Formats: sequence, structure tokens, C-alpha cells
Amino acid sequence: MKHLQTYLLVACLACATSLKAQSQFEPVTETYSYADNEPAPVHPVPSHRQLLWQETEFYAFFHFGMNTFTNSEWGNGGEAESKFAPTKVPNPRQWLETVKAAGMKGGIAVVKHHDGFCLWPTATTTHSVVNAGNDNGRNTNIPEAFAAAARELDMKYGFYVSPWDLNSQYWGDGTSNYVNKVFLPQCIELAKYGSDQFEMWFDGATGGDHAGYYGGANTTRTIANAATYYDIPNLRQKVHEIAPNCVIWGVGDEARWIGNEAGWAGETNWAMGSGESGNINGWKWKAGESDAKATNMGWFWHSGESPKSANELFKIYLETVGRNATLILNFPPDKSGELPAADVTVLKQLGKLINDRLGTDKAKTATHVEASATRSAGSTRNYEVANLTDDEKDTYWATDDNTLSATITLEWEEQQSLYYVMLMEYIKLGQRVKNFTIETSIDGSTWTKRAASSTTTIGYKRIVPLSGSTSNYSAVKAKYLRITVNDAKGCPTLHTLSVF
Ligand code: FUL
Repeated sequence: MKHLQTYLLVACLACATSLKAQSQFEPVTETYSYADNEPAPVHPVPSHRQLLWQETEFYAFFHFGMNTFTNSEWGNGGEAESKFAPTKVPNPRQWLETVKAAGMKGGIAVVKHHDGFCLWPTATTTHSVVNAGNDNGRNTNIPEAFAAAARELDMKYGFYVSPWDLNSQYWGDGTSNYVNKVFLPQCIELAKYGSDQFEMWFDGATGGDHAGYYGGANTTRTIANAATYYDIPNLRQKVHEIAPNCVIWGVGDEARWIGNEAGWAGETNWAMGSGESGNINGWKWKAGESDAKATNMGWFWHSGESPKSANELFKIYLETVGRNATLILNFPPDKSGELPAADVTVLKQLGKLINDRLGTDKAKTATHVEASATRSAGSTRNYEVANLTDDEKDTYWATDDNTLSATITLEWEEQQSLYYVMLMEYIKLGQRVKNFTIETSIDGSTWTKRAASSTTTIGYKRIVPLSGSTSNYSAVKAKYLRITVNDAKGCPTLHTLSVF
């Protein structure tokens, strides 16, 4: 009997361990508990750092460097260092303060673009700010100043470092010299400047027919396979040893390019797979990031450029952040090393627009919120609809395991003017919802379908305009709102429902 008890205990422990949520790169520390009657995860699930990354939602891209001074988008690597001559000492604090006004939670600074010019005094090459054309340039250390400013402003930050290096004699020379002598040491220097980085951006562009300096070879070069050439598993390991919460974007395989640079994600957007819509059956968590230009010329600053309007940028926001992607919106500092006045103005307007339209949650003033099904509570957790409006990201509404379809209905005392519905899944347990419907009613018995007649994925965050279009800001009058989850990969687990 004693043996049987021991056997059962060991079997239960083994079972609980194997049922912990796991991701592709390391064991996840969060566990769920059957004592709490939590639903089992629907795999794949995000790693801890991927979850933190997702919460950054909306952040800036800052393309600044040699190209700013040569009126170029891609240099060739042979540019004289003296051409880098800012009219003032570049001021990353101004960049971050400005984008914070638009509600952005952080930013990524380009510290080396394809031309190989390094915006910090690196030990790996003399092609850097050390040999800049004036004191302002020589006093520049972007990774150091950017990280310090972000910490002061309580923002997240990261660095873009181009693996492709048109200046280096070693790049694409058929040996591992570039990776061992230049690229990996640079990444380690940068990880040290920013051990609390949330993302490092490794661009996918390589060689092709774009001629490069390559240490004086002045030729074209290519590499066969970026992941092998850059020794990505080793790079990931080395960076994570120093910067454990840093998601390695692109070749690093921890977050994916959304598939266009036009600022939109698919309405259906799974956090697995590739491209604008992802893949419902993808086996690896790799959520989408949308990189978009906020200005009308290039990624780098060019004379005569102007920013898009706050309205255009708001539409981009809805079609990315509102569709389960993060948005990295590019604002290029000019030759003074600051963001131009027109960008500062539009960022303030954008912040106001986001706050005016998505700032007051009417779900909190609903007099009645009810679900057609609710999972039974466990010893320290419940799954009630009230969890949807409590501002807590770790409480959620869920149904029993076999209930893949359910409705949530909200009622207000007075008729309301409603514009958007925002839903967030509890993605620690995987992305689940395949299809849902939104309806409104004036009297509680006649219902009108809003948005598309049926709407697909939710994921980390989904914002649905009730007008049916991201460019149409018009209200729907309603006293009741009903959300029906029609189908899901496992019982739905939603942590937030907001109505604006
Ligand atoms: C691309 C690069 O080639 C562009 O210059 C820019 O940096 C953009 C964000 O990514 O692949």
C-alpha cells in the first residue's frame, strides 16, 4: 500500500511537471495549477521575454547615422568617417521624450546600419564616431545615451545593429572572421550597454548586387544562409547571458516581421507562422512586429520630408496594435541629432487622438455584464466576467474545457455612443480564439452585427471599430453589446474587454 501511495505521488508530480507551459527556448517559470482549475495551455505559448516584449505594444524606430549626412538610405561602407558631423551633440533623450507624448512605451535606435558606421566607440573597428568630423560627432555614444535616457524616462529600449556590414573587409569573405572578430563582439558590447534591453533588431538585408567597400575590395558579396553564417544559436545565447529579457528580432527567431512596411497586419493574425496573418498551426511562438515609416521619404532623414498626419498614424495604430502585432514607428532625427519640430507636433497630436478615442473605457460603467458560461472556480482563482474589467492582466474569464463558444453581454443604463471594442486574450495559455462576432442592440432583443459579420483572431490585443472600417470614426448607438466567441482552439481565456 505504501508503495502504491509513493508511486501515485511520483506519478502526479511527473504529470504536473510535464504539464507546465513550455516555450521553444527555455522553460517558462509561470505554471498553472489544477488546484485552481486553470485550463491547460494550448501550445505554443510565449516565453517570459516574449510576453514582456508583447506588452511594449507601441514603440519608435530611430534611423540616424552616416546616411543622415550623405542623403542616402543605404551607404556602401566606404564613406569617410569625417562625414558624420552633427550640428549639435545628438540628443536621444529628446527622441524618447517626444515619442512618449504619443503614448509610445519605448524605442529602438539604429546604432549600426548596413554601411557599418558605428555610433559608439567600439573596439572592433575604427569606422565609428571616434573618427567623426567634429566634436559633436566624437562626443556621440548613442547606445550609452539612449539607454540612460530610456531608464530615466521609464521606457523600454533596444538597438538595431545591422548584421550586413559593407565596410568590413571580412563580411562575406568565406570565413568566420566577420562573426568572430566583428559582429559577435559588437553585439556583446551592445548587450553590455543595454543589459535591460527589450529587443535587438537584426535586419535581414544581405549583399546581393549592392556593391560594397568591404575594406577596399569594392565588390559585391553574398552569403548563403544568414542563420548559419551569423551563428545565431551562439549569438542568442551570448546576448541572453547579458540581456536576459532581450528578444532577438528577425534572424534571432523570437519575433517576426509582419510582412510589409506599410503599417498593417492581417485581421486574422496568429502569433505563430509568418507574414501578415501567421499560421493557426504554427508550432513556434513568433508574434508579429510591424515596422512603418511615419514620414513621407525614407527610414533616414532627408531634406524636405514631412510626417504623415495624426489621423493616418492613428489608422496604422489600429491596423497593427489593434490586430495582434506590435508597432515600431520610424521617426528619423535630422542633422542636429534631434527630431524635427514637425515630428514633435504630430506626435503630440497622435497622443491626444489615441487618448481621446481609446482613453475612456465604457465597459467599466456598464450596469450589467454577464457571460453565458463561466468556468468553475478553483481554490484561489475564479474565472468570472468581472475579471475582464478589473485592470488586472493576470485574472481572466474562461469557460469549461469543452465550451468553445460563449457570449458576453454588456448593458448600460442609458444609450451610449460606441466606437471600438478591445479584447485581449490571456496568451500565457496560448492564442485560442478563431472566430467571434460583435453585435449591438437598443432594446436587448433586436441585435445588429457590427464590424465584419464575423471577426477572426484576437491574440494579445484586438481593437475592432464598430463602424466596420479603421478609417471611419463614427459612433454606433447602443444600450447593449454582445460578443460571441464562435470557435476557439481550446476554451476561451480573455483577460480584458474594453469598450470605447
Ligand atoms: C530594411 C533596411 O534595409 C532598411 O534600410 C531599414 O533599416 C528597414 C527598417 O529595414 O530591411
